[in-house]
Order: sequence, then C-alpha cells, then structure tokens
Amino acid sequence: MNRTFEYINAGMENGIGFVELNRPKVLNAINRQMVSEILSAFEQFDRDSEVKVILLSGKGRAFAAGADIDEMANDSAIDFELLNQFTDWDRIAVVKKPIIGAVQGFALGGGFEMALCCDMLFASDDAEFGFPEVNLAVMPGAGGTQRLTKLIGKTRAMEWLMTGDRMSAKEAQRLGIINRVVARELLMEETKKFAARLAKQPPLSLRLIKESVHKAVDYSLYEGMQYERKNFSLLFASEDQKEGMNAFIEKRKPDYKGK
Ligand code: DAK
Repeated sequence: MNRTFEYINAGMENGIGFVELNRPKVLNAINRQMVSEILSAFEQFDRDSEVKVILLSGKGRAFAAGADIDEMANDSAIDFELLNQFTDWDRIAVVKKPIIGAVQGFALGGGFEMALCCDMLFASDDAEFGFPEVNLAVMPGAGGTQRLTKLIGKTRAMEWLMTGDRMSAKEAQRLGIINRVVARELLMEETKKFAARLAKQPPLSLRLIKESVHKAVDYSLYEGMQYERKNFSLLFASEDQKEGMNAFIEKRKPDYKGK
C-alpha cells in the first residue's frame, strides 16, 4: 500500500489485502474521509495482482456504529450530491476481488451497509446488526433498504428497518446475512484462515463468480444465465483453466497465475 491513511489501516500479507476501520473512540463512526480512504485502499488492492482477497474489519469494540452523526447532522440534501457521497459507496460495491468482512460488536446503520458491501461475512458471537436510522428520523441511504430486502425478503426487512431493532449474530446467520459466527477472540484468526483459503483459488474464477452472483441479484433468471454462460466460456480463454484441468489429469496440484 503506497499511501497512509487517517481513518483506516491498510496493508497486505500473503495475498490478503487488509483494511481496518480505525476510529475506535467513536466506534469507527464512518465519516466522508473514511469512505474515500476505504475506496482508495480497495481500488489499489483491486489493481494489485499480489492481492487475491480483501479483508475488512474494525478496530476496537465495534465494526462500525454507523455514519458519523456529528458530521452528518448539519448536512443539506445538496451536500450529499455535491460531495459525491453516494457514488463513493457505489464504487466500493463494484470492487472486483472478493471482500470478506469480519464484524465484531456493532454494525449499525452505515456500518451495517458497509458490511453488506462485503461478499461474505464472519461475525463474532457478540456482534449486533441493525438500522437505527429510523430513531434519528431518517432512513438508510447507502443501500440498506435494497440490500437487506434482497437478502432476507420484504416482510422481514420492513420490520428491522422500521423498528430500528438490533439483531444478534445468531439471528443474522439464521436470516442468511452472515456466513459464520465465531467466538470474539477467534474472529480475526478464523476470517484470515478463510481468506487465505480463497487466496489460493484461481483469481479469474473468483472474479467472474463474483460478477455473475451480483448479476443474479439484478437480472431475471434468463438474463443471468446468459451472463453466466459468457463468463463460463471466457474462462476457457485463460491459462489457469488449462492449468487447472491439466493438473487434474496429471494428478498434481495446480499452479494458478491469474491469467
Ligand atoms: N456517529 C458519531 N459518533 C458515534 C456514533 C455515530 N454513529 N456511534 C457512536 N459514537 C460515539 C459516541 O458519541 C461516543 O462518543 P463520546 O461520547 O465518547 O465522545 C462513543 O462513540 C462511544 O459510544 P457510546 O458511549 O454511545 O457507547 P455505548 O456502548 O453506550 O452505545 C451504541 C453504543 C452503538 C448503541 C451508541 O453509540 C449508538 O446508538 N450509536 C449511534 C448508532 C446509530 O444511530 N447509527 C446510525 C447512524 S445514521 C450515506 C450513507 C450512509 C449513511 C448516511 C448517508 N450517504 C451515502 C450519503 C448512514 C447513516 C447512519 O449510519
């Protein structure tokens, strides 16, 4: 990583790009600069062929307790547009490499929305998810009403969004929002282990699987199938496909190059 940040820590190790939200005194409340720093780190990792997987976590007792209320309180509707606040979030959601989130403590409001930008989520057993925006007389603005509804369905999403109640990690897992619940002290270790496993997978397959799964959310089944077919065929233009299949035939371990 060739720059330092004020509100996040970022670094790379063994094919994993780490981004840690770093405002623990305010439970990693997400201000505008933090969003642009996350985006900048993600985009650098996306361009860096050494990085295979991105791991997003929070420092301290929370993942993130939401957007920074102090910063936002006096914003005007026009500020949101002029400061590109929505577009930065949109760009975070189109990073091509897999993003795995490690959530401990609170993931609320914008913190929950940031978690929902991840492709897979691990959470500690004390994690709590929710959209408390309604308690501030506003509503989610970075995809919360859309992504939660697509994940858990209309009636359940309505309840969580309208009450502002917080759900436990167990409940979030039951609803299909998160992949794994682990003990707090094991969260980073287990998430890293999983990220390391993905880092060994053929990178182009991961990239096109991610792209295709995202299309499944937006497209009809027919359109999605057409998209999947094109990506399937495209992988046969890669060296890794030949390597993967030859390695199987020759009964050896494949050596993927991401080409
Ligand atoms: N913003 C600013 N500061 C926060 C914060 C937040 N969201 N959450 C916590 N803090 C600060 C607290 O003010 C406190 O600071 P000090 O008083 O020590 O200076 C410190 O973090 C520790 O918090 P507490 O003392 O309150 O800790 P507790 O354990 O007692 O309570 C809590 C934890 C998470 C239940 C509580 O802090 C809380 O209710 N926090 C607010 C949660 C919330 O309402 N979150 C939703 C915010 S609205 C957008 C994209 C996204 C969004 C908006 C626009 N665009 C793209 C335009 C998202 C909006 C939101 O997320």
